[in-house]
Amino acid sequence: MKTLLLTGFEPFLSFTLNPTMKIVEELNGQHIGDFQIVGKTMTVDFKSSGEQLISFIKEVKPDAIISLGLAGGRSKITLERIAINIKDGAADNEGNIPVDEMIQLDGPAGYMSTLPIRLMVEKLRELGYPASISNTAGTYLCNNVMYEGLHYVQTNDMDIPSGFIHIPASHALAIEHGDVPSWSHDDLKSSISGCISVLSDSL
Ligand code: PCA
Repeated sequence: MKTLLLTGFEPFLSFTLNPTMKIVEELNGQHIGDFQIVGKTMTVDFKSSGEQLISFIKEVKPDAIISLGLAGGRSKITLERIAINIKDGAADNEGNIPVDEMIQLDGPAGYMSTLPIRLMVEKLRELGYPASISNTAGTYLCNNVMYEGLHYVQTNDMDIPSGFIHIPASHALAIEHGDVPSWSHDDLKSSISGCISVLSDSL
């Protein structure tokens, strides 16, 4: 049995709930393929989220990492291809507003996902879920956490896959928010389970 670290995020900005939180809570402790899942929720905080992810990696000693984030406004599951070495954007939950800052001063411009993102897209479509590869995870917390995860894995010679999946709003969030496309929670959760089984089959 292998261990998968599955992270989600707390609510942020105008999104009063974060569907990734419920998914990681519900999948925590579950088995999918060869994986036992350890689910953790991250804070939306530019200053501490990198360290938080690294402390989870040290605690869980995962064989693979999938981080989830809400992309409110996107209508599909999007498998992120690349994280870039920039933090910039709206205020995080602590009020930090970085402008054009590097995430790691000595880090490369970007890291490519090491998840089987193309196979995941194909599997999701087979299951009947709209999905595509995304070529930008933005410059907010999701990009930050994807970059920090890949940087830590690669600079510590850990040979484990790591990457990021953005999901659309859930119906519950869309009702509260008022203006975002949404999926049912069950579909969001099954699509993430589908991605995890693809990853398990690829190892
Ligand atoms: N989505 C945000 C940060 C937290 C989340 O769930 C993002 O896409 O950066």
